[in-house]
Amino acid sequence: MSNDHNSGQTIQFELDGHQVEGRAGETIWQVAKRQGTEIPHLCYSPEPEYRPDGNCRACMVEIEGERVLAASCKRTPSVGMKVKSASQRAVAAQKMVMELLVADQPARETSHDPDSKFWHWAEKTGVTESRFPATERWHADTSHPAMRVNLDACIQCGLCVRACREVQVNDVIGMAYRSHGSKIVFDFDDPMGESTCVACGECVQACPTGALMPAVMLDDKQTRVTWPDRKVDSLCPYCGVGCQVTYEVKDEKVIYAEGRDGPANHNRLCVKGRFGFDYIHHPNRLTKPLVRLPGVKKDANDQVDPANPYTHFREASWEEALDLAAAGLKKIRDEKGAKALAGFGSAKGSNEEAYLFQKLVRTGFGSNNVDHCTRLCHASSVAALFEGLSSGAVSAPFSAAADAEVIWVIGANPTVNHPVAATFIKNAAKRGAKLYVMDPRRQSLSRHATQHLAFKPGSDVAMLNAMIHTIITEGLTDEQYIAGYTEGYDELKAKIQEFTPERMSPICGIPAETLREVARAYARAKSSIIFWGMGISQHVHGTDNARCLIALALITGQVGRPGTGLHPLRGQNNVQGASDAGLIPMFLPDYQPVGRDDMRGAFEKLWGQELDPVRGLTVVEIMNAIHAGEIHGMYVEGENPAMSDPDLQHARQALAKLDHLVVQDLFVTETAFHADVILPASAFAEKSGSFTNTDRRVQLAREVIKPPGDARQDLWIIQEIAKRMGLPWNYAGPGEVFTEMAQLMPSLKNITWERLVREGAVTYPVDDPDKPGNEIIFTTGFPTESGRGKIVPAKVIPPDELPDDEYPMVLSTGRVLEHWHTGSMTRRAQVLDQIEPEAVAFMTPKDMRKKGLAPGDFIRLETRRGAVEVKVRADRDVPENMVFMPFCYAEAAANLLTNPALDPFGKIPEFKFCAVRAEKIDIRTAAE
Ligand SMILES: Nc1nc2c(c(=O)[nH]1)N[C@H]1C(S)=C(S)[C@@H](COP(=O)(O)OP(=O)(O)OC[C@H]3O[C@@H](n4cnc5c(=O)[nH]c(N)nc54)[C@H](O)[C@@H]3O)O[C@H]1N2
Ligand SMILES: Nc1nc2c(c(=O)[nH]1)N[C@H]1C(S)=C(S)[C@@H](COP(=O)(O)OP(=O)(O)OC[C@H]3O[C@@H](n4cnc5c(=O)[nH]c(N)nc54)[C@H](O)[C@@H]3O)O[C@H]1N2
Ligand SMILES: [Mo]
Repeated sequence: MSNDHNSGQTIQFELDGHQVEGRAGETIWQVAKRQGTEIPHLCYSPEPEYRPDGNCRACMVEIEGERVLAASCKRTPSVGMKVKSASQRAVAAQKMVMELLVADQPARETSHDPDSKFWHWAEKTGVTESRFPATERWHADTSHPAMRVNLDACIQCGLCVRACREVQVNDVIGMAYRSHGSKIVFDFDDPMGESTCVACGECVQACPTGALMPAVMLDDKQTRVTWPDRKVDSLCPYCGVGCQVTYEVKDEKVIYAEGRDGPANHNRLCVKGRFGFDYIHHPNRLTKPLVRLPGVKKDANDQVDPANPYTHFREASWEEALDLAAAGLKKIRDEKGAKALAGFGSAKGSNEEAYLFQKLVRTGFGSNNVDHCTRLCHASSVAALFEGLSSGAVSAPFSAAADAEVIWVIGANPTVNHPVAATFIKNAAKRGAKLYVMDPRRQSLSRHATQHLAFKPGSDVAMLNAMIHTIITEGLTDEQYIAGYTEGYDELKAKIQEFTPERMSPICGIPAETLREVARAYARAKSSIIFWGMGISQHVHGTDNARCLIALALITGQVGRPGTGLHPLRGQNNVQGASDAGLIPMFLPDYQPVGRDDMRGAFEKLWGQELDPVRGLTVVEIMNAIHAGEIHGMYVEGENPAMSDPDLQHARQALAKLDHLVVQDLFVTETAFHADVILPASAFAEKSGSFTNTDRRVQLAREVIKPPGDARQDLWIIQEIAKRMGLPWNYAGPGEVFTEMAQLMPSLKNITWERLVREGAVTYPVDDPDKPGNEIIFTTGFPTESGRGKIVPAKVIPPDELPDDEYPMVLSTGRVLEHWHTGSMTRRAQVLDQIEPEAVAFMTPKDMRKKGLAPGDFIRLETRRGAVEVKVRADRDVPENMVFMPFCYAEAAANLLTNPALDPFGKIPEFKFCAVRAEKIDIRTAAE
């Protein structure tokens, strides 16, 4: 292991009679631990390392010549110091601390966690009983669906306070009251379940006594009754952060998830990662293949009944289901041609699954009609990044925020969507980095920001161009960087002239002087980094938005160094990997264009057949092609377009129109409901494979439990379909697939399956089989032909559908913390669904007053494409004249309303803007 402690000075001192060496910054406790002596400790957490507080006094040591004992967790040694960790005085003090604390604890047998760190140390110090009387008992706080608070076990060590305020920076837990009444509180001493707690569970993970516990482990008497049979290291199935997780399994069920010290998360998790894993055990989980009942027509308006999802289907054997699935696809291919078929692969699946899926479409179906949710996600960002930098990946990991002087978060809401990444951004802001959040809607990160720019939705180019204008006219560019590493600057300089801050200010709604100030801060800082998300990409001018961000970084040289960079926060846990693996209609794996004969050749050779040199259709184009009678059959694996596509009525009609639809999922989703054959697949925890996070980090996920009933591994199912389409496949497992991928994908150079198994995580690109990967790229130019980054100017284009008299408000769609996309997983996760159980839309209180709406009233939202009825919630973060709606609720599907107009380059729909009318309705209407 590399050793980064040996910079700086070392200190010689004596510990328990031995000469030892302390490294710079190390405490006595840490040196002792390194020497093999673990000093008792309760309020100190070495792993994960929290700021030592020295309040519990369990780690007292004697220092020669000093009258009072010292807390070893906090005290750093000085040269020649003589420390005794096990002297009579030290041990007496340590024991006294334990005894005083044991007095107030519930007895071990009935304690909330007899296995806690507290009882571990009580046992080790030999103090499990106390001579002191116990004080009053506290009542259990059972108000939270996921966690229990039992203050009778609290020793006020403050680890939970540090967890909440310093590590996750959620600022919910505090210490309140004095002396005897002193205790930890949530907000203003609210019950946990009614506080602003976001349920990341960091406090539970940190608590040394069991005062904070996961609810699942306790019985009604608050006594621990559940212990795991085994623990398995894997990853979180949700977002692109790629947190490493240890799953606890009992009776072949996952009962708990704990953060591991992964390179992305350093033990941290969010509510979904920690408490959202149980969708895999939901009673509606598919356990048998299903085939459509004869005579049951497909109807776009037909809705799956969550209580009884199997109405249109009957169970079938795997043989029958696979034969039917493949025969239907084959028939269409043979009768109507290769291009009459299409496939959607999954960004929730592994790299190996994604690779096999696109290979199946390209070699078995015979066209490039393969795409996945990246098209609805960062397609425009990737289009701009490829055009400018010939690479679609991030230039630096999100942890680079730690080295940044200025951080921009634009069109992203990371505390909700990348919560663990957000903690590192908040840590950076606390450290003193200047944080600018730019979003029409305010968000909880705004509280930590130097400034929040609540500009008008859809006006990013105007705002960013004004900033580029400022940087150029005020001479804040990095001329040397421009000369050495970029091209197209002169054109930008000429074209930007018209975009003065004064002219752009009325368009974006931000004062000209503010635009200037923010631009100056970005350009002048030693290191500036930009994080962006769907607010940038999901517009008809999404590619232009991203072009502006790239131009900003290039003209200021804010890329390729520590603390700088361009980081489009990737959404799905494997959207980076699925894109890399070729689930894209214009690219073979590793973004090798299908039309490039020189590149296609290698694939044709290894795959043993000729490939189509013409790009395929994208997600929304495929839906249109079904309507146009060009596509007749589809295979959808791990996507739910009947909820996630724009203009759902249109998309559902398309799915219903298909002659043959095969869906491979965990549930009868809204998409599966239109299928001819449904194949029950493996959930994340039920398979092994590699997954690539937003940082370009390839990580290994391990099978935790077996799929339920007759459900099978995705990798196996894809292969069985392939075999039946005539492909001679026989991969033994993900390792063999990965090895083939590595032959065709330069990005995987020096990463082998064996290395992944050994190291767990490797970031690409990697220069050497024995070296770690490169976290920061573009350090000396770009992988373009000229080696330079291309600057592409952007014009101001309005959103496709502007509000008018008929539809006077703006509808913006997105996410909530507890739910995942189309809700298929999280609405079947008990804790998550309990926290956010029903469909809601958000409006500012001012607009609600204007419409005579009280919180909880129902509104009818109507656009040119459809209408939904939904409960309204007051939210001051939402700007005036906007309705914000998450798209996870089947009973009020936001995408019935959204506009399918596409960005011409990325082909991404404008999910973030359309015109809507909102009217109050009688609650009975909604209930009918
Ligand atoms: N809880 C949860 N987490 C998720 C997901 C989930 O479904 N649920 N999905 C994952 C996926 S796949 C993705 S892609 C990511 C997405 O993560 P984000 O990119 O954070 O996604 P959104 O919340 O859709 O949109 C981000 C922000 O864009 C803002 N916005 C709206 N219009 C504009 C505009 O015109 N300009 C600018 N600059 N901003 C605007 C919105 O107000 C919103 O705060 O999240 C991932 N994480
Ligand atoms: N209005 C609006 N619409 C949007 C967006 C928006 O911001 N606003 N955002 C867009 C974005 S960024 C994205 S990424 C898309 C996401 O769109 P989708 O990818 O369609 O959404 P998910 O709900 O993640 O769908 C994943 C499906 O895979 C299944 N699944 C999960 N794990 C596995 C597995 O291991 N194997 C198999 N076979 N199936 C599995 C789940 O049950 C679920 O049905 O939505 C887009 N749609
Ligand atoms: Mo996404």
